[in-house]
Amino acid sequence: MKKTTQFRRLLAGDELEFLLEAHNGISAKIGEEAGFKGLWAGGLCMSAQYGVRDSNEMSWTQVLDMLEFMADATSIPILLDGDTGYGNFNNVRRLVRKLEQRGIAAVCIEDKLYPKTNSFIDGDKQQLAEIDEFCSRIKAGKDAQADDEFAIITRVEAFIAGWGLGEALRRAEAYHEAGSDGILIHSALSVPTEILAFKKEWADRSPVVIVPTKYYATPTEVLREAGFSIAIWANHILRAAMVAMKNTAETLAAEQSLLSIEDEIAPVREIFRLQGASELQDAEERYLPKRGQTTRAVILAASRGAALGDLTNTRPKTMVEIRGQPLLGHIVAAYNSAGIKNITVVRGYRPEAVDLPGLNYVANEAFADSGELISLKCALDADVGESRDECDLFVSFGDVIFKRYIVDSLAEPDDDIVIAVDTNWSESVNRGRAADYVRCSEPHSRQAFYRKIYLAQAGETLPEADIHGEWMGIVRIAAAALPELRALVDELAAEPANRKMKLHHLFDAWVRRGRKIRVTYTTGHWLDVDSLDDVLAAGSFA
Ligand code: SPV
Ligand code: MG
Repeated sequence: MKKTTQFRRLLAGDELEFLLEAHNGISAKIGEEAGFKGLWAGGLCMSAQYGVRDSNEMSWTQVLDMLEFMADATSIPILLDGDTGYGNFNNVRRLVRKLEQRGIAAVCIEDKLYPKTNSFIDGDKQQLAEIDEFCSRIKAGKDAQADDEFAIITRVEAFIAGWGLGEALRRAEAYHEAGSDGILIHSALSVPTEILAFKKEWADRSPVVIVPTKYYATPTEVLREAGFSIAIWANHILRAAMVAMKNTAETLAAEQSLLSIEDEIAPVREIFRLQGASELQDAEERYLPKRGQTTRAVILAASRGAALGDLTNTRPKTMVEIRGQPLLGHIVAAYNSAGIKNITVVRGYRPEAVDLPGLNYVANEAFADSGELISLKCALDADVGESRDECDLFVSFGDVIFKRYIVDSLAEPDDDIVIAVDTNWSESVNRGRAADYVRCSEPHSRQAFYRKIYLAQAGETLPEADIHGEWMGIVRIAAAALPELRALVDELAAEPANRKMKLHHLFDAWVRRGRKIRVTYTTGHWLDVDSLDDVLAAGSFA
């Protein structure tokens, strides 16, 4: 139902209805959620929330801007306290047109002169408008409205200015004749005598609206029985908020701690809810291209790395510092610079020492007598979310650092599984260290640059003649291949003989089952930290 129609029904109904003051988007929303059928955008509270006086210090376009937020935030009608209409008949015409454009259901104008001031400040000194001139504002406003159901309420300030019932009635009658849709009769007394006397004489010539701020002790039943149409609670949300704000501010100033207030205030998620944050999340799903978090990384960092001796007494190898930063920090930085920030680290030895912020952590409790396969399984199993297989996955080790371009080079090919292979493998052989050697569909060569190379075999003990390179310890598995990876890992891990299985054994098994594993050849720009010498070398690498 149109907001103007909703308001008309409140105004014309037989029941006493209530409007709640609101002064910005969030208070309007809170009012609607509390069950109010309409809102009063009061001049006093709107100007107060800007920190200025209720004397037209807030410009009328600033009023409009705030109203737009309030109307957008709610589905119930708003009656604007339009003060005097901000000028003469011409200003009222323009105001009415602008209010309709912004979805405001009704306006109330009072028979004073611009600039007005609040009725409760020296009311009897306030000058009332000439009746004829005020009627011209009403007529012009009514002529300007495009929607027949837009309502103009006219506020009689005769009692406020010290006049009697006769003057109030004379004015109300003239405004009614001029086309007003209802009378707001205002009073600054602490008892309802003036408004009750007015209502008795006015009877039902048109709906009568009241603002019981000063005669608040009057039982609502009295107002209902007198036949008023609408009662406005005109400033109570702001006044309540002021007490809460003051208490919280004073407590924080005194205690310099959030502890004693946290449970007393709205949780941040309640702000998000009122702002409709979840609607935006849904909309993002519908409208935004699916990118951003399309890639994740798992870093296997469970083992101690005993070969580094005392360096790993209190922390695992991945936390050994290279140039003032743990190895893990260098790895995370490489992933981050390639745009990957969703990173899971599998911890094992001294897990408490692996504590870089912003990472997800998973435990391999059996790290002491298990290998890379089991650590990978721990990471895969920990990921139980519905969207777990929607992102491509990088897997690498907590002791292997690499340059960002290695990550990029693995992301490029359109194959589902891609590993980085260093063609400079003879160095490792010469140093007599164990390495993850691979044989591929063809060795590295200039011609091979343009061809797709695939993994044929992997192992530490390949005959030298078969070796085409060394796996750098980093692999990308496309989202589409993750279910297959999970199944294979589960199957292999179920076999007790495979507890110490390494990832290159997994690749070997996968290839033997017919899976194509793409190889990108590169030379250098990575480092496997296995020994104290490696730690030194890493210093110059990083
Ligand atoms: C307002 O809320 O701004 C009003 C009502 O106009 S009163 O403050 O009582 O004048
Ligand atoms: Mg006002």
